Amino acid sequence: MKIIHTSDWHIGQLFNFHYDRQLEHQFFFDQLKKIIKEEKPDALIVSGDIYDKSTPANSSMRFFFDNLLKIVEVDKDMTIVITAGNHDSSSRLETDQGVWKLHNCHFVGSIERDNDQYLFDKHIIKVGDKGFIVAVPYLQNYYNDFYNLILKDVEKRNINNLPVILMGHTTIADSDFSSHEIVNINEIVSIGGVNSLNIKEIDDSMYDYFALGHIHTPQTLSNGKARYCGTPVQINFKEDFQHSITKVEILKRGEMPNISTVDIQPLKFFYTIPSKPYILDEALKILEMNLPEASGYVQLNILVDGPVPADTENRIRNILSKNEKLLYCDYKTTMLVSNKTEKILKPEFGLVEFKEKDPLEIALSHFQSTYNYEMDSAMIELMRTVINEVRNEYYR
Ligand SMILES: [Mn+2]
Repeated sequence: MKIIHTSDWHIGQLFNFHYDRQLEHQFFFDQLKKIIKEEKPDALIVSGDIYDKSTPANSSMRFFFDNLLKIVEVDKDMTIVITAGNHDSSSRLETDQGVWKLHNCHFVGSIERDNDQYLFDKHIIKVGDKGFIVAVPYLQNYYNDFYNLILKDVEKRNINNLPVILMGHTTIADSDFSSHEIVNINEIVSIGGVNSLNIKEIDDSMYDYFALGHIHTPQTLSNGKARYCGTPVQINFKEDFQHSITKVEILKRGEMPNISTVDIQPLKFFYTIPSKPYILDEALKILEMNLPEASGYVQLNILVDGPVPADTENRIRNILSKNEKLLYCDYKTTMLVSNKTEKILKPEFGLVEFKEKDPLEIALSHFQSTYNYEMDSAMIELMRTVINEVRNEYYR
C-alpha cells in the first residue's frame, strides 16, 4: 500500500494579517498534482488544518474545492481522506461529504456517539483490497481512548490482515514542537488547546503507520512509524526547514513502513536578515547590500539596547522598495545586555497591588526591567499624556 501523507495546509492564511497566500498554495497544489501523477499512490491523506480559520472566506473554500477536484481528476482510482484539525470547523468540513464520496474522497470532521458507544463506520475507510485508513480528526483530550477503541474495531474487520494507517491531529508528548509559538510554560502541555498524547498509550502493533498533523516540523517519532509530515507551505519565520510531503509504502501488515519525503518548492521565501542580530544601522546596511532577488517576506534582525526608534519600519520599507517582490513583515529584536529572564521569573507585584498601582509607576518599572536603565523625561511626559488620554476616554 502506498500513500501520500500531508497536513497543515492552512489555506486562506493572511500572513502578517494582510499578505494573501493563495498563489503560494496554488504553486503547492501544482506540485502535489505532479507528484500524484508520478507516484500513483493508493491514497492521499490530509491530517487536519485544511484551512487557517474555522470560518474560511468563500473564496478560500472555492479555491480549495477547485483544486481538490483537479487532484481527483489526476487519478480517479486514488482514495482521498481529509480530517479536520483544530483550525478547521469540524461540522463545516463535513457539509458536502455525500457528494465528495462519489469521487472517492472522504471528509471526517467530528466523532459521534450513540449513548456511550462511539460510531466508528465513517472513520474506517477501506482502500480497495490494499488496506485500511482510520481517519481520526482533532479530538479534545478527553477522547484519547478513541484511538485504542477504534483500532480494536478495525482489528475485527481486518480479516485479511491488511496494513492499517491511523490518522491523527494532536500533540505527541515527546515530539519537537519548536516551530510552534510558545508563550509560556503552560502551552507546552496544551499547544493549540490539545493536551499532549503519550504515544505509548496507543498499542502500536495495531497500526502500521500513524499519519500525524498539528506540529509543523516534519519528524518521525521514536517508534519509527508515527510521523508528522509538516507543513508543505511555510507559515511563519520560525518554520525554517525544508518543506515537503511524505511518501509511505507498506509492503505487509506488521512490517516497518518505508518512509521518504518529496520536497515542495516555495513560491516566496522567508528572509530573516542579517542571519544574526546586528545593531540597527549595521543591520540596515547589511540588508541594503544583500537585498534578495527572489520574491519573499522580510524581517530585519536587530540588536537593541532600548526602545526601537519610531522610523525603523520606514527605513526598512525604504530599502525594500528597491525590489517590489520583497514584502515588509517586521523586525525581530534581541536585547544587547539583558538580565530580563531573571526579572521575568520574579514578578515585582501581585494582581491586587497591580490593580492599585499607578500606571506610570508600572510603566517605569517595566521599562527599567526590560532595558536596564531609567526612562528619560521626554518619554515619561509622553507616557503621562497617553495615560491621561486613555483615562479621559474611559471615564467620559
Ligand atoms: Mn496547523
